Amino acid sequence: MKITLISVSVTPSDQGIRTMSSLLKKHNHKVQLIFLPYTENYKKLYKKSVLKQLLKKCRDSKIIGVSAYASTAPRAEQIIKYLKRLEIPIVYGGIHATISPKECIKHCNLVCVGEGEDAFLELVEKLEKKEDISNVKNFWIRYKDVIFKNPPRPLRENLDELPFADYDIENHYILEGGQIIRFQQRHLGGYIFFLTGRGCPYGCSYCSNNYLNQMYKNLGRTLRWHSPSYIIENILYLRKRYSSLKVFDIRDDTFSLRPINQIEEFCKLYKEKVKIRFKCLADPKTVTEEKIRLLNDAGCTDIIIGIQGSERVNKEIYLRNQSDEDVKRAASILHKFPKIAVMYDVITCNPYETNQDILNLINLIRELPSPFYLSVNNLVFFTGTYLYQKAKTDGVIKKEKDSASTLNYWDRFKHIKLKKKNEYLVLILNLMRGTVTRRRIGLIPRFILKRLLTEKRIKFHSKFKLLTYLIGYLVQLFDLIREHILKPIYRNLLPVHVKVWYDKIRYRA
Ligand code: B12
Repeated sequence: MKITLISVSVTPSDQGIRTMSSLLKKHNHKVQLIFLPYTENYKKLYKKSVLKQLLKKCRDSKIIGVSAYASTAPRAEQIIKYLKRLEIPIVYGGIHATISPKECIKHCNLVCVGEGEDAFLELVEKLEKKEDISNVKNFWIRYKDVIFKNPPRPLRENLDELPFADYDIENHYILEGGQIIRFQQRHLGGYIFFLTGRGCPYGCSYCSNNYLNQMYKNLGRTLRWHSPSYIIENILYLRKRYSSLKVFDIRDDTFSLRPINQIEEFCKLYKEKVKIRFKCLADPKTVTEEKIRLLNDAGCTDIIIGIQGSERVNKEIYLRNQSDEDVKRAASILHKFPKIAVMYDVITCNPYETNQDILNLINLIRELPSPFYLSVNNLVFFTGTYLYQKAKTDGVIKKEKDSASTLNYWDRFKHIKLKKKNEYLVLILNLMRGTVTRRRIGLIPRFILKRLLTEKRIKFHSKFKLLTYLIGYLVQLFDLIREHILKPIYRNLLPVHVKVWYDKIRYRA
């Protein structure tokens, strides 16, 4: 059966549909993957000419699957609406469909809730045999006015039974410059987002894992790991196939959560066999010197650590059992490894935080040993998360717009204008984004930051907001110039060696 799977993500790396594709191929189905990334803007819809090309590509398929996040759902729904004229069954899947099937079923007759490999395979085979599909687990199926809401099936326990994600790019397509063309190695951009496991036991209140852990309660463990040997075999396969790969970007929610013996085995094999650098994510509580030393020796060059909020906000609002001491301890360990570039992630512009919370967070950042990179994200309430429900109940989200789900995390001033709380300190924290050295934190020199944070100033600016908004508008103007003028110049005009040099000073200062 010929199947088309479409991704509307910002980058063509979706491990989900790639793994589904491999499993379908293993069962002798013909799969075509089409990636339709728009890097700059999650919400941007496709031009008619793109839709027409897509329609042509899908014409001979027997079933079409579309995968989306909440942020890119409008694009997925635009595609679904356009492709309906083909009268081919279309399935809406991905994390957004999993969390919001009620919304998605309005756009599509078939919605996949949860992990798709086994579910989609069963659906495809039943359709092929013209069997009844109304009770296929994981699917919401609309038939005229009736919706069959089938529960999810138990989770696959052993992830190693899954085939490697489909990177046979010769048979894939990608949107570039308004044209859907054959996927080429250069579209990988020299890296691959790579998951070595699934699930996260923490379930912080802003994160989809919170929802998934509830949804899969009694259906198996959500946290599962591929074995080190499976990962290494997969990486070796990819590295051999794509000489342009310069780095593996391991995107597990927290790689450092793995038990030490697994990290040891992974690092040993990686060092011996792979020999190109890799990145990963960790959380302060599970960082230990032993783990970081192993990662460092194996070629890990970048670690992203989620600090998220102040201690109170983490514990009371984000349901994240993490203290400032945990962060400081992890930071002092990481500081011992100068070859690893550390990026700390924080979340702000949260209507539940007070000025004091933000100040505490800023002071924590000031104490961390530099150099590092600070990534400042503004809170988006994603549908289905615990925090979204709480904000709705508390009246913080009155209209959907208040959830900020139409904004990117780094749309700094747009978040400030929307949430209208603690504007002064949120703006300062947003300006702290960037490289942190002994002299500066992002855009702000440390000695100026100290002056901006006096009690008197904070009090004054909390009352008289004109200056904050004025600077906010200037920041927004600068962001616009950067997005629409500087970035295109960087992307299209700069020679590669200048880009490499620029990236080095930007990320490795
Ligand atoms: C890698 C990653 C990225 C990468 C690359 C994204 C990409 N193109 O693949 C980058 C860094 C670019 C990124 C960016 C963002 N991300 Co991100 N990202 C992830 C991450 C860590 C892994 C995604 C993944 O591969 N998962 C593994 C696969 C196996 O799971 P899956 O994708 O859900 O697929 C399964 C099912 O959903 C289903 N399925 C999927 N598609 C389909 C299609 C059909 C037809 C069917 C039947 C089934 C099906 O079957 C799959 C296999 O079981 C997840 C967290 C996570 N651990 O999943 C966050 C996550 C997806 N990201 C998230 C967010 C919010 C973002 C951003 C919006 C953040 C921002 N900066 O503003 C952007 C937007 C990007 C975009 N829309 O394209 C949220 C999404 C929340 C939501 N409700 O939508 C997540 C879930 C993080 C979280 N825990 O909250 N991200």
